[in-house]
Amino acid sequence: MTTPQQDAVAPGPLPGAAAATHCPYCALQCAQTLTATPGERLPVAVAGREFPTNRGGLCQKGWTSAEVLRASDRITTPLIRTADGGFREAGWDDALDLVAGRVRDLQAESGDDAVAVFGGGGLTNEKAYALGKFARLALGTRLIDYNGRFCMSSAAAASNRALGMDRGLAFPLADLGGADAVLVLGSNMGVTMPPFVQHLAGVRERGGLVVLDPRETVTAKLARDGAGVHLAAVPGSDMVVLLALLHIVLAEGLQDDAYLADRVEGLDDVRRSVAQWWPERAEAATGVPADTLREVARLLAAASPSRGGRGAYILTGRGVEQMAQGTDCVNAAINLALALGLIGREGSGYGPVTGQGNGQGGREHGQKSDQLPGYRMITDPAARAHVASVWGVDPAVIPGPGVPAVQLLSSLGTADGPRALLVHGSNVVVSAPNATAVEERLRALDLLVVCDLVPSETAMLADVVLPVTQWAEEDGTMTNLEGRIIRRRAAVAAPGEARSELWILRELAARLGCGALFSDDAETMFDEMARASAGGKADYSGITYARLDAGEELFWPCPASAPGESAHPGTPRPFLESFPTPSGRARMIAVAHRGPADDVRPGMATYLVTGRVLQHYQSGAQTRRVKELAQAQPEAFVEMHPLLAERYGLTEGAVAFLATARGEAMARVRLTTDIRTDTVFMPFHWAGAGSANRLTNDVTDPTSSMPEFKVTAVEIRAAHRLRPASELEGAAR
Ligand SMILES: Nc1nc2c(c(=O)[nH]1)N[C@H]1C(S)=C(S)[C@@H](COP(=O)(O)OP(=O)(O)OC[C@H]3O[C@@H](n4cnc5c(=O)[nH]c(N)nc54)[C@H](O)[C@@H]3O)O[C@H]1N2
Ligand SMILES: Nc1nc2c(c(=O)[nH]1)N[C@H]1C(S)=C(S)[C@@H](COP(=O)(O)OP(=O)(O)OC[C@H]3O[C@@H](n4cnc5c(=O)[nH]c(N)nc54)[C@H](O)[C@@H]3O)O[C@H]1N2
Ligand code: SF4
Ligand SMILES: [Mo]
Repeated sequence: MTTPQQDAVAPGPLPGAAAATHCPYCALQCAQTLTATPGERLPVAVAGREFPTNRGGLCQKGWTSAEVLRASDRITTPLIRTADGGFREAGWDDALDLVAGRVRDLQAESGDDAVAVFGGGGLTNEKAYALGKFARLALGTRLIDYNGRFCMSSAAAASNRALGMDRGLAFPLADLGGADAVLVLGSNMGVTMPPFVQHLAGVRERGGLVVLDPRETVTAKLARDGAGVHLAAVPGSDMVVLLALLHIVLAEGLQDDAYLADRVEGLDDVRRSVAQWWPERAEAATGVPADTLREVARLLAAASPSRGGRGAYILTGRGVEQMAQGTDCVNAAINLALALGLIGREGSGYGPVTGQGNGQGGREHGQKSDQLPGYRMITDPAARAHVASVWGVDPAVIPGPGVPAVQLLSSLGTADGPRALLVHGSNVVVSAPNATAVEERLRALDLLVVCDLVPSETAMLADVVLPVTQWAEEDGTMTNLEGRIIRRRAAVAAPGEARSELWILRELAARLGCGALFSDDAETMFDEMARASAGGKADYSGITYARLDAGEELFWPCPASAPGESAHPGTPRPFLESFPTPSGRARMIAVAHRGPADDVRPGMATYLVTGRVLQHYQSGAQTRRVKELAQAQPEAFVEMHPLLAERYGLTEGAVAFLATARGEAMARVRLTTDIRTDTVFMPFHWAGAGSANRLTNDVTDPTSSMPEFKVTAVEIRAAHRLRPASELEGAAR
């Protein structure tokens, strides 16, 4: 076994050199150039780099990303919990021996599923692949899932059902520029991906941007100011909006009959399912005027190439997906797109706007409880046989499917549940729904191991914390929202004893008896992953670091070519010829409106919706540590309309007390007229008293297991005493 001292994980500072890489945060993966100071690890200068997605631009998080490299509380050595509840610094051998020993003991007592793994959509493809393989082979557990379940699972399930494949956007982002109409459903990309907005300039000019959101967000304002439309429907009523739009399209004969006959199945059932949603009835359920619904349906139809338009796109975001009916809602959006003949046609399309940096690749290579690499199903005997052959094992040793994230978290430390959890790239005590219950489950474990860069709130609960490298300190690949595979490149050495996750997984595997199945070299793991993905839906087998480093623009599927043939060019626009379904046609799926699980009722008379602000990323573990970002958004807040605030006796800056069936929270009031008068909005970036997820509902979608983050019934009161800001910040520092 190698000792850490012999193992340099990242190249040292590259004197005078600059690394061409991409932002650590969201799925837009804006291109950055990082320049290290010769001879020093820090500081690192960040500049935007020309790339088809960001065109040189970065948002405030991207510009300030290098601050996290020098976070004052960066973890630089393994930490082991002490008897008095604190941590002691430990050497790697100490920490890894402890973890492997405890894992073996717990599995000997309670079986292989005594140990579970929780991954993240921010991990590189190589790490996500290694983690799935590690769970199945080194731990032999079926229990692995990841935070992408909170993020992309509804859109993924809907795309798989309807289109036979989940490729995020099935077109390069720049294609949006030529469209006559873009319908944005529950995405606030003006805030969550600012450089994305450039691609909406053309459609805004043509008055074709339509945004569905209960708040008049930055994105909704782009629509309104561009003579487009903002639909501020009742939270959770989006499905009705979509059913009504399709009702109007079919009632007015605006559909693309030739395309439907040629490329789509299931229209008859869907036609029946939308019959009852005539516009006036939809108006009563959604608050969107019937005439506005007609206007939007006609605007979309006019943009369809079948009616001579330049093209139209429908995009979904978490606002319509993070619902207990999120999958059906996305299918309703896809049904509309299919009726208008938009999918699989150049210049038009449907796509979910992927969230995390590697939200796309993270869901393709085996972190999901039911998947093997290449987007293969773990229950499929042929898939198991192929992956087992690449791994050099008997297919019988690969465990069966596990359980999705919410179910996994709620089973931790219960009588039949796992006794240990390994967390890689998620801060679940802040970001999971019904977070107070999640924290209780984590505390009930015999062993919690967290790999992180910083002492996140979840890491602070761990028995063992293992320090990992971060983006600027490592090599690998990410797959962005377009299904484009890009290179992450190291610019600086890691601090102290921080190690790449690939190294940690290999070292743990070695202690569990199978170190030879793992490598800490990113390219080696990529090549193996590419082979494991060969023949799968997400086929990466034709992609190599050499091709990426030569600047080729590669989108999956990109299968390996036969010897002597030229290399496969990749697939920027799948579906142009046919859909990867048994019939080659797309499927319209009849769906019905059920509404949110939580009813707004007397005593809980207001909708709580949750989401994001520009300056903070997710649980805030990284961005709360960047001074400029923390100063701009220092504490938890709740946004509400002055009329609603008046009803509760609240004023700007007051502290509101919020309660739902799950728990309580407090947040400072921000008044705005940009929100419905029956709705309040809370971002989920803070821990402690201001944590939105103490309030959210952990009910899940029956198909995707996505939790209903977006709509909860809430009770609001003025807090009796003004709480100090520090309590609302709740940062574990
Ligand atoms: N600044 C920042 N950017 C990010 C992230 C971040 O944490 N911070 N995270 C990244 C990730 S992982 C993701 S998934 C994406 C998410 O990106 P988005 O989907 O754009 O983000 P959200 O703010 O979660 O939700 C979008 C909108 O949904 C609205 N909404 C709430 N309830 C409803 C409803 O019932 N119906 C409708 N139609 N809309 C509703 C909210 O008002 C909000 O404006 O952002 C990525 N980019
Ligand atoms: N109420 C509400 N809750 C939500 C949402 C919402 O809209 N509303 N959105 C949901 C969505 S879409 C998402 S994606 C989740 C995200 O929420 P989380 O899963 O908590 O995501 P992050 O905050 O990005 O946490 C990532 C953690 O991993 C660390 N990290 C970064 N890179 C690496 C790495 O390479 N290896 C390791 N081991 N660690 C790393 C970071 O420091 C951080 O502590 O939140 C969900 N929660
Ligand atoms: S939009 Fe996303 S990828 Fe681009 S700079 Fe901002 S956080 Fe980074
Ligand atoms: Mo996400």
